[in-house]
Amino acid sequence: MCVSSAQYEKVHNWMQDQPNIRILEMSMNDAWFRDIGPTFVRCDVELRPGFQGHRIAGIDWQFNSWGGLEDGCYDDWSLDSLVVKKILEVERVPRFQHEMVLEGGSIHVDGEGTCITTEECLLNPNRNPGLSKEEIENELKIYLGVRKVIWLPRGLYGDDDTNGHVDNICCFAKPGVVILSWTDDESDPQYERSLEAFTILSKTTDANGRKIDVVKIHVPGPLYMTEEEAAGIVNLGNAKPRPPGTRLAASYVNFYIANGGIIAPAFGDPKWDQEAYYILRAAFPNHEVIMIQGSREIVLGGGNIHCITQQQPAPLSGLKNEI
Ligand code: KQY
Repeated sequence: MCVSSAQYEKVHNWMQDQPNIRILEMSMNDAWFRDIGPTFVRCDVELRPGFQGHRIAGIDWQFNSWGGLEDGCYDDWSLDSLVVKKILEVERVPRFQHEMVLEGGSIHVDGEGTCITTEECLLNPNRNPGLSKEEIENELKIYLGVRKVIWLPRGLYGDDDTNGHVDNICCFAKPGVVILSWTDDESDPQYERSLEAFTILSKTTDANGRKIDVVKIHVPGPLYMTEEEAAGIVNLGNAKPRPPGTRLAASYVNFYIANGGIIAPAFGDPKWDQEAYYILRAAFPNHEVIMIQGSREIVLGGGNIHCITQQQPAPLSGLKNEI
């Protein structure tokens, strides 16, 4: 867990009886480690003759605060841009630097050659105006090792900070199964976005030629920022304004998959929180599902649990990450 110097002592004390959690002081502009942390990749190799293993590396994409000075969220991301280097140096994992602007929340992979992303984000001129869709897709294929990229036109309604990151609209439960943010309310602007994604996902096949099974998970609310919440936001510099009444980009698919556990957002919406819990339990029968009510606090900043986390593959059992 990375914490600022101001929070270090408090968090260190809280976590004293948690032997599996290491606390690392980290300078950062904000907390969105999905987007500013390394995208870890893994390559299966024969480490020594007859000895199968894998190597890991971290991709260091360019980060421009979700759209650069004119169109992004914040006007200073100088500390966020250094996070990948720091984590990979601490972990002694090789760093693959990339020139393309990309955030980890804008891609999802199934681990078997398929990537899902959105055109709203990756083709937005505020990211890589000089690259065509085909060129971006090629970079994803080369760096992520995927063979097929599924392009959804748009992300979640109201996810304006990120320009429609895929991690709020859908995610893989396992290869061949995608959980999709849904609404039954045809008058909700979310409806046409969900339907559009559903149509594409159900018609396409993944990298291995499998049809995709789409599991719908209803969005909460709709939820809006209250006067009190808007008043509580400290706007440093030229951060995007957050007026009261703003529709929150709230979605249950923005969860973190840990070893044996799913840490998922809950929003104080009894009906949909509970349904989400049952859907996630069915989708991940070997994981314990924990729903976090306090996640409303995170969604006020434009993301959720998936956005503030980043999974890191362990080096092969007992062996060092030989390179
Ligand atoms: O969706 C994410 N991966 C991050 C959300 C960042 C929002 C910044 N205000």
